[in-house]
Amino acid sequence: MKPHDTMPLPARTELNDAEPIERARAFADEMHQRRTVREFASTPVPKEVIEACIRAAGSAPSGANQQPWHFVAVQDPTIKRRIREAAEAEEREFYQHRAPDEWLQALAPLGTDEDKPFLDIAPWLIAVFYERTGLGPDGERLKRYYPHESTGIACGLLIAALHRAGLSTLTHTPSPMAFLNDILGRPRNEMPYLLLVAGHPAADCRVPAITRKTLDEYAHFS
Ligand code: IYR
Repeated sequence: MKPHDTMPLPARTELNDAEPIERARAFADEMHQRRTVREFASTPVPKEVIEACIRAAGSAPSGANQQPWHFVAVQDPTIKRRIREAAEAEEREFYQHRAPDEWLQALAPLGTDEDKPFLDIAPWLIAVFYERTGLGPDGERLKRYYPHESTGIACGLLIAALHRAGLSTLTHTPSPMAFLNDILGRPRNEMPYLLLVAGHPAADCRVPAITRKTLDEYAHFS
């Protein structure tokens, strides 16, 4: 393939001397206010908000610019119910049979179980798929490069965008998630990556009193 044409770097916000540190710290502080929640309010969230957050996700860098992701945002109560029923069936298997003891012990402090009422209650479920392979114009399979990494980065941006829009999220990964292809009519070359629950937290929402590692525990500068 021949190289892309090039263009000047699109205009970006010019920052003065103090602004980079101020903005970087403000963003870090804002992100540290994010908490995963498991208790949602049914308060509606306009589609436009979700659309804009997904658009932010679509700005992620990706292997060979293949943008190997697809997002299905669900607010239809009937579809949410079907997703809940299928997810709970998988989760029952997981908690009662499939999960090794070590995994169950790691989850015990979080108090999770197979009941997933938030899949009905939260106004939006965003199913994220990555393309395992691409499909060419004649139905031929095309190789995808770094699809997990690319889609993971897009999900990070999505979670950040939803948080900035004042919404709470839960990164939910019932396993296996192939039922999402069936319910949402996505082709088999797309693999479910994540089911992101989004909405406002319940008025009496509580979260585990966990702490985050400090910067010097997870980063070094040399
Ligand atoms: N998918 C299950 C189990 C689960 C696994 C991990 I790793 C978590 O951080 C939380 C839950 C569930 O959603 O309950």
